[in-house]
Amino acid sequence: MKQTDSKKLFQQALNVIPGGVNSPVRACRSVGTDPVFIDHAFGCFVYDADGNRYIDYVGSWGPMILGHRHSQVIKAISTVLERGTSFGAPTDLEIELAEMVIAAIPSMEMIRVVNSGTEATMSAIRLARGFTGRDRIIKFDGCYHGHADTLLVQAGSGVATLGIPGSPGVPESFVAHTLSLPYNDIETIQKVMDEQGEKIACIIVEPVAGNMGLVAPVDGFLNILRELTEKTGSLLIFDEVMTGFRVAYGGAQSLYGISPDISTLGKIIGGGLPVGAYGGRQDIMGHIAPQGPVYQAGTLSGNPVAMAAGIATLKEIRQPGFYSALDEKAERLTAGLRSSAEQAGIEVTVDRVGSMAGLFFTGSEVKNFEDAKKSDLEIFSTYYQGMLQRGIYLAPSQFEALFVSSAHNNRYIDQTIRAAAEVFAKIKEID
Ligand code: HOZ
Repeated sequence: MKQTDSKKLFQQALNVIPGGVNSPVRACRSVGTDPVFIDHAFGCFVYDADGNRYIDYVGSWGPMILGHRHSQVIKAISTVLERGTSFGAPTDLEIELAEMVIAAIPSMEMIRVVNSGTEATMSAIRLARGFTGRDRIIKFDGCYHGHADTLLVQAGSGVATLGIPGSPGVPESFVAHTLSLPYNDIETIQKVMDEQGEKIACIIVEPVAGNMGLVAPVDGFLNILRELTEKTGSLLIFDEVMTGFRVAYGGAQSLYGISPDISTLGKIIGGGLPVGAYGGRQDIMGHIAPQGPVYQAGTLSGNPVAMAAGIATLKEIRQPGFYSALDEKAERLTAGLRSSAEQAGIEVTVDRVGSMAGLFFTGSEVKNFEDAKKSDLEIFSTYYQGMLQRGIYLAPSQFEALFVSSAHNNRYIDQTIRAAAEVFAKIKEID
């Protein structure tokens, strides 16, 4: 692989952007490389500034379920550009997207659109507190719900990648009401809710955790959260920023048959443009301003370009057979990775839910953040670099998920598996 322009661009970026990037994980520090700068993308490929092509499993961290520059999405964006880019006033497109989301996810009886997943979760927490009149919230170690102050406790994603428990700049008092518990630990949540349930405004959870690598919920975990919140009058928030329209058209809640009080969305509903949303029961959403007193606003919220991209994406992915075909591809990939590692004698734990997957360098089960942290991070770096050199673009962190799009085909999936087999063999050699 050539490395010329990316290196130069990164040096230039370091002078004007902290760490040279606009989101920390992209700096690739934990995998011991500098980032490649992307020039353009198409289908399942990204092309860097040095002229290299990579098979892309980052997919802009989840939104690109149709691959890059899907013709219908580009057409919708181009058409709406003729109308303008932002009015700061309501449009028909906002209703269309809201109706599509509500039809797909029945627990979301009303939704409010914002500009990012962080805004969505931050607003959902405020709403839960405003609705219940309680301050305390529960989250889970290794789950990441964006970078709002209250939620930066034992968080996954970039926070886990950088190995920091919280963040300077977040006053103690801002997180004093946040309790972080082990993911998938039914006994602990039961005990805490028995003791404090009546003081808890909400439990927020990634129904499939995608920010500590991929960690699926164990049987009964999501059910117990539903039961306990119902019993104590607190609200259950499913953070489906990653899983919404990804693991199924109706999100993880349709897959596991749980109806949360509030859900948050992002990524796919923006079709690659900056969009987030939160929504839930009518009586809860009625507390949002101007219908109710809980304040939340945004100049660019619901802007027509992002709405058009989201609508066009949802129209494509709601076609019959879309998810079964996508899941088949993801299964081919994960089965291939698993068996190549086995053949090379490398211990891995590979998990998949729909088209999201994760690979940990540990032979033991990964059910929570503590388990995820047992993955050998040095081997992960070697794996990441080896894959990149072979034209495979993965998230540069053990604590992120891998995404397959409908633009990936068997030929490129098999190429990925062959690359992994080579890298696993090299890892074994070094071992
Ligand atoms: N932290 C997000 C992924 N879980 C976004 C990372 C990025 O965009 O760099």
